[in-house]
Amino acid sequence: MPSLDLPEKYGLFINGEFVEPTEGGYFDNVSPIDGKSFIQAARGTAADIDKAVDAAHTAFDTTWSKASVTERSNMILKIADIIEANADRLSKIETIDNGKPVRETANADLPLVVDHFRYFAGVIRAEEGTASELDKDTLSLCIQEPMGVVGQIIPWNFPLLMASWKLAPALAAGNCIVLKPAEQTPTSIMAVMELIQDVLPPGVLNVVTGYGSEAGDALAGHKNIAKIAFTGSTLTGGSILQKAANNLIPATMELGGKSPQLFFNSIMDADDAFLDKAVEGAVLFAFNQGEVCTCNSRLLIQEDIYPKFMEKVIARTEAIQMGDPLDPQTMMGAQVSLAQHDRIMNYLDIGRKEGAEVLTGGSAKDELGGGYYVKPTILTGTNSMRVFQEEIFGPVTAVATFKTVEEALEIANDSEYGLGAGVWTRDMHQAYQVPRAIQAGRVWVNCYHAYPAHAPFGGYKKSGFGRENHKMMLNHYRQTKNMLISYDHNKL
Ligand code: TXE
Repeated sequence: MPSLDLPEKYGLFINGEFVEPTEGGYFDNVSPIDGKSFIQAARGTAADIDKAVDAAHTAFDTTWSKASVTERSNMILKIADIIEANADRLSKIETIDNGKPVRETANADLPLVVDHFRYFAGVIRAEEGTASELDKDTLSLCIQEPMGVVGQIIPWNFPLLMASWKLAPALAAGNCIVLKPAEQTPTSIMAVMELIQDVLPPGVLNVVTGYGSEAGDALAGHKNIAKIAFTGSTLTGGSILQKAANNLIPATMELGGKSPQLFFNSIMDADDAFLDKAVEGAVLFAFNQGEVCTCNSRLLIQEDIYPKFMEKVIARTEAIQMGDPLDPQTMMGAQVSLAQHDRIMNYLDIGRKEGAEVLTGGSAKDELGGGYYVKPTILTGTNSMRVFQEEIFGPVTAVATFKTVEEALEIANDSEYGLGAGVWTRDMHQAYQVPRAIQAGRVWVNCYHAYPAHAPFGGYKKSGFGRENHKMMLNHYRQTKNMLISYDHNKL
């Protein structure tokens, strides 16, 4: 492992400083690259969540609610600048923490993190409220005010990017925050906090690492937060939502998916760059080791192009360079944890027992020595199989064929999830009509896996509700104050 100037352990970040956990002690943070612990993380518990929420309230009352939009924006820009200046080191820490290739953390994760902070710093400068004249003596003013102190719980698949998706809009909207990172990847966000610790007033942003059942549970159920935002599994999202309901606070949920990608026969009309792009799009199921909520985990291919198209997809999949994620040439690294590795292997067994055929991959890659590596795997079968219906969250996709547009849509929408989808076609009519008929919050057309800050992202059905990114996200972190003003001294 390269030396990245990390301490032996990170405490919790509460009220502007690193502090010892109250009672939970520390736990090993294991790198999935070799299965060895590389740093200790603080095991925050309910007592630490209480402290963090208290610090956030004090900060909100004394400093953050008084900061002007320009001051908030400038501080958020400063966070972006510091992260950008340290992106090389942070991308390596992210790789060691999560197992994903440094080629991605350096070229995708970190630049996107920076851009999300800059985007939200920018949009708030251009925000305006509304004023309307109800009659000649009465004015209605609508002003957006922050919620106050919000809780945020994030997963391990894009530790820094998921943090930025939540932190940037919440700070921009004027809230104070308690963030709980995933226990599998607690380090990279703490390395960021160490760098930006002096940018925000103490208590505005607090980070409590620890387990979901301890720190996460305490944050989700805390009586003194005004909103909870969550990204993670549909199961955990349900339990967090029940707590939010008990506290009568709003929640936004970004949950699991089983995203279909539809390949229409017109993609094979010419042997050109567009066809190559479609093949690359299909192989993106292995992007980020498949640990993406919008993983294109179902490939639906028009029957008449299936043999030729799949031949190309399999050949491209087998050319993916797997290995040490710290090697800049590596395209696919390690799964985040042993538990996730084993979960994927279990799904491969389930698929085989259900009668799914393995077209390529289908096993672990043990020869990489101690880490949690799974070969990119393509299965074929029918949409009723569990491997077509359940989120595997690994480099595994399941392939089926269709004859008509109607059949393609029937299969695509036969899922409890509705997060992402892809449509590949040269036919402009299909390129509009098919995405409109797909039940998903994001449909990529002739592209896939792009996550710009200024396009809204979120789920239909059991994939959640609320949106992330885009300026509309600010409304998830604030409430409308209406001032109804009379300028008539006589009429009530
Ligand atoms: O997720 P959890 P896990 C899916 C994916 C994966 C499966 C299990 O299919 O295989 O979930 O992963 C915190 N109260 N996704 O178990 O439990 C936890 O500490 C409050 C999809 O890791 O959802 C972590 O910070 N918080 C997903 C976060 O929730 C709790 C990304 C996510 O953990 C908690 C991750 C509780 N009771 C997994 N229990 C996506 N949509 O991108 C856990 N947590």
